[in-house]
Amino acid sequence: MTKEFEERLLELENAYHEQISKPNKKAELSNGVYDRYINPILTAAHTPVFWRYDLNPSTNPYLMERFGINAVFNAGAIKWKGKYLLMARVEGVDRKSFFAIAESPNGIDNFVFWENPVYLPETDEPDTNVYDVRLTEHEDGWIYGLFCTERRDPSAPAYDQSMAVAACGIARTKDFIKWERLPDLKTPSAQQRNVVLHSEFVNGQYAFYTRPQDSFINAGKGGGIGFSLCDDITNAVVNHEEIIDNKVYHTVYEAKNGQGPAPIKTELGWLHMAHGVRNTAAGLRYVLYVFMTDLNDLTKVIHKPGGYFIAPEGDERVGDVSNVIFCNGWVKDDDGTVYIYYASSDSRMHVATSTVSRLLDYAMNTPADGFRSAMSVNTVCDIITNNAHFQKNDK
Ligand code: M1P
Repeated sequence: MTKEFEERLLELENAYHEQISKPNKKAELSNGVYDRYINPILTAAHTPVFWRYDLNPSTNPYLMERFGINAVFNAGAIKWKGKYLLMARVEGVDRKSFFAIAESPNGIDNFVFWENPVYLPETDEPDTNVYDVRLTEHEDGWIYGLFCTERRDPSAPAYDQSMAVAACGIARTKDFIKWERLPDLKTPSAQQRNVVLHSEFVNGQYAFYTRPQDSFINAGKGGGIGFSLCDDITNAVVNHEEIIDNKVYHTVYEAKNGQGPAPIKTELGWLHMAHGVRNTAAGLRYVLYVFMTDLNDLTKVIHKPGGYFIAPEGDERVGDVSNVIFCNGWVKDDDGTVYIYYASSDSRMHVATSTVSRLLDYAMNTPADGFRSAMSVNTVCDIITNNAHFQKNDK
């Protein structure tokens, strides 16, 4: 090994160690609903040096990167054996994504990837790309990962190499190392993304949140968050998708939307995180929003605050696909803390924390979208009137 090789390796390892041991802290002055943390918690630079470099001086004398990582984002999340696990979408410079698990002792920093990425078995129809896993600890005893599997559209002409078909892949595990791959979900819709498994049986059946779509990018005539039931998850077929939360004109979920992670059960209803998409002159804008469904009737939305919950801010605005916030993982702790894991601009992972009681207060007491400017004015004026007898130091 040459001196240059040795020095360069030390620099690479120091840079990696600096990333994974960076302490995180809450940003100042939150909106009272949640606290953002300042540092991203997972980035391409958090991937181990030994994934990216051949460390053998005789086969890699210049110590060149042999497998570049482009981004780490859209992670599923779970608390398992006292550790906070993120099952991240790791995207190589070749644009293919795969899953890898990073664990942290406290949920806000010190995330370290496990030695190997997830070995995900394929079905008879190999996946070209897999991404955006949602983890659900189901009452049947398995931990399920539902993810998007993407393949080239078989009907696409040779000149079009971008037409794709998205479907829901299903795998399950008991230890996050060995995964059993089940057949992809079959639904009445042409394509599916953002499919999530509910954690409990509903009338003895498995329940899925779906996102029917006509084509790869556009939800088209489809869209909205659907709800479906099926008897057998080892051969999952759903015949009916009931839309429980639709796209709506001139809202933050006008173009499309999708369920985030599996909803959290509370005594007042199921708490949902979702993403909404609207079109702008600068392209699509993805934000998060919250809603609640009835404890016993999962198809009934009982509360839905107007507008977004988290939108891209500062550095979060810029990345491979700018102006995007996406969430497919959160963890509720026994003390009621909720860790919201979100990605910005398809590039990196962040965390924000809240509590179940704050999220319920937000969901139940934030005014709903009035769908017209005049209604927004009424809402603000109601708040102003109700504040008449309280201290107003900003006058
Ligand atoms: O690029 C933004 C997001 O676009 C897709 O989400 P949706 O299906 O809702 O449009 C996904 O590719 C997602 O991974 C990505 O973050």
